[in-house]
Amino acid sequence: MNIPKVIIPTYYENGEGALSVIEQYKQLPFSIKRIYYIYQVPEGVKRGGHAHKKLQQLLFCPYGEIEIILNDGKEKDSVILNSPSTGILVTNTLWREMVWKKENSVLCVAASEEYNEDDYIRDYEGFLDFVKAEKRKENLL
Ligand code: T46
Repeated sequence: MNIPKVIIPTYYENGEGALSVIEQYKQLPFSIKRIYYIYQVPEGVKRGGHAHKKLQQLLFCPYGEIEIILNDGKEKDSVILNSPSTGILVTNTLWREMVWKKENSVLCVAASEEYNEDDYIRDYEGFLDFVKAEKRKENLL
């Protein structure tokens, strides 16, 4: 599965730390309507277990290590996020799970839409039906 990586430009100051920047039209194919971050998650905990009807997101882990497991209804793949300067784009029709590999890891998310519980697909069989329906629509275009 092709999981699109996003390089986040990072400026290293001599002995004074680093600064990373995300600008919506340079690094992202969508405009950012919401930012959220997930933290204080104990090591080994798995979150997620859903897909979205519309939402596009950039995920990155500026501190710690988090495994992102993605499933498009046919294939499953995973990627480790552990850098402030690399993120991934997660499109709507991907079933996602996030596993905290290290205590104190922080997952940051820039999202294309405001929060809307109706956009979530939380039932796996419903997700497979949604993917099939989307494919059918694409073939009709
Ligand atoms: C996703 C992955 C990567 C809100 O009220 N507003 C928000 O913007 C969000 C994201 C969540 N919430 C509430 C809804 C739940 O009561 O926060 C609670 C925890 O949300 P959830 O169980 O959906 O969290 P995760 O970690 O399973 O999933 C989250 C995002 O919800 C989801 O869109 O792609 O992170």
